[in-house]
Amino acid sequence: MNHATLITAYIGLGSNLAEPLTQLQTACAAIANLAQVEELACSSFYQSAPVGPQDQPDFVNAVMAISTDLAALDLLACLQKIEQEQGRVRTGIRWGARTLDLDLLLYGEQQINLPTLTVPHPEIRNRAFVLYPLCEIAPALFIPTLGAIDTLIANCPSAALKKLA
Ligand code: A4P
Ligand code: MG
Repeated sequence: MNHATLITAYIGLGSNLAEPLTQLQTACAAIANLAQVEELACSSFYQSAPVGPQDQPDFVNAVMAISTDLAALDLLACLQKIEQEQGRVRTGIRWGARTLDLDLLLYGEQQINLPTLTVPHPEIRNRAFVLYPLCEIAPALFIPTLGAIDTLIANCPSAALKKLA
């Protein structure tokens, strides 16, 4: 790794199909094994009711912190490859069921607005299943354009998020 250009990035993991807990564990290991990526932390796993269409199973979510010298778009490509490897089928249904969803939540303090990549992830502030695990591993985090994580949490009810053992 090129230590001069190391960035701390946060990745949101979610699954609600085909043994979500195992999907997340496999994905964490796959991310940690990427060349040019070092795992810094992984949150607990949290179960919650689906946001969006209700006729789908509960989700399990987690957030991972990594250190990387991959460019943001290259990191996104690696994450999408892992989604594919774990059987992700894009149905076109917005917020529908999936074996694995990997969102690039934050990439250092950068703001990115490209057709294929928006960072910070636009839904962070609305999603308890992102904010609570993120706060668990980065309690002092300040998110560009959104503010301090503890303030965001104070404005986002935990929505019956259940921390799994
Ligand atoms: N894209 C743009 N910015 C990003 C980013 N920061 N990270 C683009 C990742 N991808 C980003 O993604 C569509 C396109 O978004 C990608 O090709 C990429 O270029 P996708 O994963 O194919 O689409 P999606 O995930 O179905 O859509 P979306 O809107 O990202 O869905 P979400 O936001 O991921 O929501 N309820 C609970 N409780 N827990 C969940 O995890 N997840 C969803 C999915 C719905 N309800 C949920 C949960
Ligand atoms: Mg997604």
